[in-house]
Amino acid sequence: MTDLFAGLADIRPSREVMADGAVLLRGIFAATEADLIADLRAIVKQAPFRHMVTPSGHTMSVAMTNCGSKGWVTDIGGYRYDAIDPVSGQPWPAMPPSFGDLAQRAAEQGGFKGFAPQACLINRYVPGAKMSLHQDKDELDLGAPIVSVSLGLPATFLFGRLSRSDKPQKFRLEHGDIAVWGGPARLAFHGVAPLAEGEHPIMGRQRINLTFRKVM
Ligand code: MD6
Ligand code: FE
Repeated sequence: MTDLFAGLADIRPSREVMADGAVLLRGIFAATEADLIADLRAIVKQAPFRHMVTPSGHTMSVAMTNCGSKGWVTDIGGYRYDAIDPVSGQPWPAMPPSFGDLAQRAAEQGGFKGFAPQACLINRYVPGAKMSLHQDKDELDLGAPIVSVSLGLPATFLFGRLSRSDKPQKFRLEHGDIAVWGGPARLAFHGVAPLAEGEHPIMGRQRINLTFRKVM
């Protein structure tokens, strides 16, 4: 470990309940951080971030890529999981152990044992980018949770319960924070407020979010 990572060892593990079925974990990430960031850089070289288009024709402000045996894609034809990266025509990069192990460990702390995700959607936000309120419902197995790891600049996560019209609660997500989402919260509406300007000491002027899903 380099000095760059020294500060993170000071974050004590904590667990905050966001709602029934949803927890926010802090401080469980430090030991795997250097490997995870190195693996992330290799994935992005092989499958670069790109701005996908929604079925309604809107280009997303968040840039995306994937790793794992399936990747989440959207285009004018709809949302789906696909084994092939439509940009390269090749399979998505494999999910590295530094990713899969962290996701499984986090899921277990969130109360979901044996989480084995096939897909990791990687979102990149630059200042101003946002994610509108949505439900994650393109997965066949809604019994499995979603594990979401935040890296880089802090964001305001909006958590909107089970109906789009319920006023969302706000949670600050910082570098290394992990949200675990399942059970009664699995179909809650959620989103990310426009990212504020900033420069993160390790990740630079961006936020990266890894969301792990069991697809099938
Ligand atoms: C993000 N996250 O944090 C977007 N979905 O950048 C999500 O859309 C999300 O964080 C399901 C569960 C957790 C999440
Ligand atoms: Fe989502």
